[in-house]
Amino acid sequence: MSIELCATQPYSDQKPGTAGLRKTVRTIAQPNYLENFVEAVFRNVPELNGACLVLGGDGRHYNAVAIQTIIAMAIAHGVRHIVVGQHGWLSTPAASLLIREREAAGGFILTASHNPAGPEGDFGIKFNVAGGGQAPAALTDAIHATTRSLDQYRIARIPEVALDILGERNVEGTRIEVIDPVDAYADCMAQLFDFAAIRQWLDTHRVVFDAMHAITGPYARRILIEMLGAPEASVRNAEPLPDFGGGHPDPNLVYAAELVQEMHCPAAPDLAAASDGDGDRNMILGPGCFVSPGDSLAVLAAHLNRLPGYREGLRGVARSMPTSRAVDAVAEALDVPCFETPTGWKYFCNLLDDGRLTLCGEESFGTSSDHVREKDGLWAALAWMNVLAISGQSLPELMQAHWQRFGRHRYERHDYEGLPDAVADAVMDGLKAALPALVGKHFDGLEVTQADDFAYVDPVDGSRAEGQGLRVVFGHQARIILRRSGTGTGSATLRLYLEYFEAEPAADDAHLRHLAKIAESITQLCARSGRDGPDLRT
Ligand code: VG1
Ligand code: CO
Repeated sequence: MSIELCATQPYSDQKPGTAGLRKTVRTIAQPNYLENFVEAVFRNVPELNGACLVLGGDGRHYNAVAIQTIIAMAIAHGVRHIVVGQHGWLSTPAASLLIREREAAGGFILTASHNPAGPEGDFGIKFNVAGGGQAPAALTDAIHATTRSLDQYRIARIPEVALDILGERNVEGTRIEVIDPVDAYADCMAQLFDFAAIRQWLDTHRVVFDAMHAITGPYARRILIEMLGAPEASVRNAEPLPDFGGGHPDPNLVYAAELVQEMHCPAAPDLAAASDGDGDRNMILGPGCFVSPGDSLAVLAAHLNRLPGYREGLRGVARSMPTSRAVDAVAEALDVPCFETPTGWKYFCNLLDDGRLTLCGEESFGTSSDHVREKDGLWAALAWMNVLAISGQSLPELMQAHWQRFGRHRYERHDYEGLPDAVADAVMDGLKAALPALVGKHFDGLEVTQADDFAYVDPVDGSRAEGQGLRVVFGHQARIILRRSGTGTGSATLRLYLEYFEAEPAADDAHLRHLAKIAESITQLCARSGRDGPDLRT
């Protein structure tokens, strides 16, 4: 067999962030950059030798190049069976599902999520472990350590593997199976949801799903149009493009502004949803109504046990620390455990594997259940369709009823992007130093009950994560949180999260506006960064 040991130089910047290694295409395309990272994964996951590996990505620029490299390296590292999506495509949740179903020892998911794509855009590589979950911090730390001293990698010299044709071939003793990227995922969705009820609901209701020229197009087309009978026009921007059509496939009020605007017109559809680059995020909209991700999680928690895949009820729910506490209120009413974890889906995985969770979510437009170990955009859209189909209510009616019962957690996230590292550090350090003196202080009638740097001890394996965000808590009433993003590829981004609880839902967001002012006086974010306000408000 033509396996080569290639000499290489280590790179010092291969530390995975919130969700894998994310870099500009220019960085990734440097000589041996990708090879080094992949080699480090194989060295730290010896179980891959003789086992099955899942492989696919969001179809962005460089996806096709990277897949060929990984196939050749997998063969050299003794992988017995490679399951790869046709055209090199797999959405993040579909990849997680396949790792589970095929009992693979792991999988590579090539994506930089919603970050812009193309030669001048970003690329990313994520390794998920057996069971489909994101690599835990201990593993990503070990991988990073290996990359710092690497001087050789192993690769098979093989001709390019054709990925457009479905089927199996044998290359140097490794079975390469090119699969339809949608099949297994679509089957799973049909098991979890009441497709007959959704089909019937779609006879008299209209949905729009915007795939934003990213990976969910083929998934949404198959499920919504072919399986559920929605009209062709229901799925927009359905063709995955290497540059995502030049857009920014981040489903939020800013980057999906057209869809948001349409929902305020008299002829608005009954439900609109959008997903991101790799298909794990979701935005849910109703006529004249945006469902904040924290509310979406809470509503699904309240209704999930009425859907076929969840009839046994919820074992527990979880949210990332900055995510609104709307779901906590539902968990309390249902008497199910509610966990608070650091930002990043990897922190849910142990709880899911241990059978403690059915549903989890993040404020960053991420929701999913125990069917996979990733967030799942299309799953969330289908869950909402199913809930609406059986509730007989419109989306705005459902929201009103929810807030009446549980109260309303107003929520906003403010992103300050493109900050020099030193400025971001100064803001974080300044607030951190001020935290101890804040407890007991009053700000316009709100009393600080807790102010700390969030640390988390995993209840399953006892591992500890520190420095996960600075939080100022005003009892059940409000929270202000500040943390630094771990997914950027250049300068620093700070995220300010605001949450205000209204036991009696108010007519406008005046409480939140007021909280934003308090947040500035406490964090000095604008003052210290020299900005007038955030770059992005979602
Ligand atoms: C962001 C979100 C986080 C999410 C992560 C990956 O991380 O805040 O909730 O898990 O992106 O999502 P950060 O560190 O930039 O705040 V995705 O859709 O990029 O895989
Ligand atoms: Co994503």
